[in-house]
Amino acid sequence: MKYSVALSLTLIAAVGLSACGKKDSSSSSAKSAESAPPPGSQVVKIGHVAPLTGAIAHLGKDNENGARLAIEDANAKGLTIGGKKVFFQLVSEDDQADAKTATVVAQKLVDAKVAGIIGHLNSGTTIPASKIYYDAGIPQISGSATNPKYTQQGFKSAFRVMANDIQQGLVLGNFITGTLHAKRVAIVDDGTAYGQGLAGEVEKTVKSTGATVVAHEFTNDKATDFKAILTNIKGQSPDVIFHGGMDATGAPMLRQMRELGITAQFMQGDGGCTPEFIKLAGEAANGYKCSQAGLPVNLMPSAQDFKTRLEAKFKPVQLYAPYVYDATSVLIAAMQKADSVDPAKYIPALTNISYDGVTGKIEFDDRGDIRNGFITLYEVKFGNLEVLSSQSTTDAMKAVIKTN
Ligand code: ABU
Repeated sequence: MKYSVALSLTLIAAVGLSACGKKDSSSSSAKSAESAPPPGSQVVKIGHVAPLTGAIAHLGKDNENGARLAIEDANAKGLTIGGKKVFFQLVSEDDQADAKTATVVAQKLVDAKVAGIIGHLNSGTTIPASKIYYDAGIPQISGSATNPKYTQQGFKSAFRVMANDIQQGLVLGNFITGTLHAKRVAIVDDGTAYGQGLAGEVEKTVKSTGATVVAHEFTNDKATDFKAILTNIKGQSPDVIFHGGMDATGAPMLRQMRELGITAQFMQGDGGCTPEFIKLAGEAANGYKCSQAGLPVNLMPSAQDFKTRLEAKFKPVQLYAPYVYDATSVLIAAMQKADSVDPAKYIPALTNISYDGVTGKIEFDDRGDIRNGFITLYEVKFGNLEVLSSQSTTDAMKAVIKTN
């Protein structure tokens, strides 16, 4: 398969667009007060799962903030579904980014009779948990898990509201060789479903353009010392090092690269494209490039208002809070459309929904993936993530088909 080196990237913003302002997680982390169900209302439980402890708890909390705000907004509307006033209750669980824990909390939420699930955050937890939700007939929408396998299992209960890693790997790989003109690329992956999967997609695209993958090193999502693998990579003189992993491991990896005198460019996908990365990497972050599996907040149809409201209540957006807000809101919209909170009745409505979310229009394809998602590339300049370009996934995939 030969991918086009020069994809027609739609440059929708190059200068002056910043994904994240200078203020960071130093602002208030005040929790929103949860109101009590109005008398006579039916309580509808919605489960949310993410790592709320551990190295990427900042991302789990970001996701949870999105879900919490969506629930508060829905409750403020005083919805009636199936002739009854409904009150949505968020039941949030910590899966610690661990596959075993994920299946335990998934079963716990099924037993608690939640009407739907938002999550999980990681692909490596979302995929094993999805079988439990499918068997229980409960719909699940992830606002962050990008591994394609999640929606390739044939589970009619599984949905995601952002682009996947086939699409992200294609755009990243073509950027590395087509825009950065890299001839020698080193790959590191963290052995997770996300990191390994995305690294594999990037490697495939890089090779298809004729560039050489000079090394593929493996680590894990708990590692802190990368000097041994980086020393091996240094000997191969790569132009670019791509890491399939999250911000918590990517930032120390970049710092250690620079300490070892490696001058290659460093790139990651969405899991490392956060303000937290910049905080952890410090000076080394400048010039770092990464992608996110959606539009930048500034270019989302109505995300600015969402961002202002969320940040007034919680913390600055890290990554997927807007997507999780949409995942929660579209689940509730499907209940309204079906006039039922019974998963068996509202899953068909969810499958066929067309919903204007804060991240864009939400419609699902036959597998449960978002139709017409976006991939956005960023570069850190003066301590901020700035947009380089944004591309529709439909255009990216069409370019591949054209060159076959
Ligand atoms: N999409 C990046 C982080 C979550 C995951 O897919 O594991």
